[in-house]
Amino acid sequence: MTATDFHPLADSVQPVFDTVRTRSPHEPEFQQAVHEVLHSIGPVLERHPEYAAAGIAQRIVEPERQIMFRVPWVDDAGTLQVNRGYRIQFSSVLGPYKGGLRFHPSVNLSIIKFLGFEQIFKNALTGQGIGGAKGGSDFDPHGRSDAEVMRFCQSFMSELWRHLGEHTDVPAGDIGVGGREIGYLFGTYRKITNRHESGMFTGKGTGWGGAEVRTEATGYGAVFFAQEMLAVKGDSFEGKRVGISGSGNVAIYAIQKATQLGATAVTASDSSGYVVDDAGIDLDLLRQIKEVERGRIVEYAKRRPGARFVEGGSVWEVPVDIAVPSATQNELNLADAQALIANGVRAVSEGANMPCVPEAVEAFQSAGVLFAPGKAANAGGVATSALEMSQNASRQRWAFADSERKLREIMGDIHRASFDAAERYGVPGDYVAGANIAGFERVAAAMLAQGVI
Ligand code: NDP
Ligand code: 2IT
Repeated sequence: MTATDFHPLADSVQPVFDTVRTRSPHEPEFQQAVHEVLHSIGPVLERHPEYAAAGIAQRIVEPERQIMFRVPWVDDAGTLQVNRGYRIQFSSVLGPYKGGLRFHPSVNLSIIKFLGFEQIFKNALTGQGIGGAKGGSDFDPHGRSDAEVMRFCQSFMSELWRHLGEHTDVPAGDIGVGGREIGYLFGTYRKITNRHESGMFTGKGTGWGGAEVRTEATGYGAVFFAQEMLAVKGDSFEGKRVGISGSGNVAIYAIQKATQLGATAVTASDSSGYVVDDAGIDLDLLRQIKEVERGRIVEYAKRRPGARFVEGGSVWEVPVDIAVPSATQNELNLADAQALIANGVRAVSEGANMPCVPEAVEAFQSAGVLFAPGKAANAGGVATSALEMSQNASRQRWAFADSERKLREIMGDIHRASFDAAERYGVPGDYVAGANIAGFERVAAAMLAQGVI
């Protein structure tokens, strides 16, 4: 999308958006995320002149702190590599900065700022005491040896450690950052600080302070949110065909939970293409290829009779009842949305952050498709991170079933808060507006109470 595609906003928020565009002209993803939130909260500012008077919107679009740093490391061939590291500490009004780290070659300031901005409202929606942040690097872990990934993580953390801490900033994983990377990052922090500070990172191994269900939480949560939306319409996952994009952490556990709820998950993808398996994705095989071998999705079709691989192309051309986009931002465009609608899709739950372009979201909503925005639907991951922080602080360890029950309850609460806010503001069923408003209300009230700071 280009900057000129942004439709006009209410008078209460247009000047805020104009300033963002002037100040950050080369940050399209950040502008996109800000535009969507400002569009939803215009009516809130009109109803709450005290928020407008305190400049809540003007302040919330500007990060509290932005950190960018050099990450030099030496690859296995002995060649020097230099990457760029980021941590955007967006808002700490509700708690310590909290949000993942992304390692992907596409990472830049715009992407990390959009993710950090989304994280403020997502984290507010969880009802837990966590602020919003995001970080990462343009490092590409694909094809790198474990030793290279370790050296990169050590170099990255040799700068980032000074900005972190259990009461300051608590990272976790995101694209390209899973259990392996978190182990190396945590180990480096422990060595430099001489502190085994469990609460300074989440998504840790369950043997050394990690919470049960954190690995599964985002994918499970996105399915639980869709289950809540369907329940309002008297519907369920039972017997449905589910389309999922990606084949990483979020996708794998969305497939698992959808299957456990009686649906057939028929697709998975990566940046090379997608697979269709009408019999239902074989999760053991997918995990073997993706989690153990770190291979490509084409391998799945080679080893699974009845499955086929489509190189390139869009996974959304496959007919499904429920879609859970779980790869990356802006992966589902207007033509994809139209194809899904033509094939009778009933619900879309964003497992990824901002995977649907604004025109696709509008198309789903005008066609009456239940649509859950990422900041609500994928909040189960960070919510379970907050549960990990609680367990670390109290030196407790909850059982898997208890943690899953708590996650289920939190997703129900987020659904209710989003649903109710949409009703209160006269846009029933609009979960985008509802989630933005419910998250913003909590952040704005805290900012007002804490003064101009
Ligand atoms: P992973 O790295 O585990 O998996 C990412 C998957 O998406 C891979 O299959 C990858 O394919 C694919 N993908 C990534 N970038 C692109 C791209 N540019 N084009 C096509 N495919 C791509 O990441 P996660 O599963 O953790 O994250 C997926 C999404 O969910 C992200 O949007 C993330 O921000 C969001 N999210 C994650 C949470 C978590 O707890 N992990 C919490 C909340 C949201 P390939 O290997 O070919 O790149
Ligand atoms: O986008 C996200 O919410 C995450 N990547 C998880 C953040 C976290 O701190 O668990």
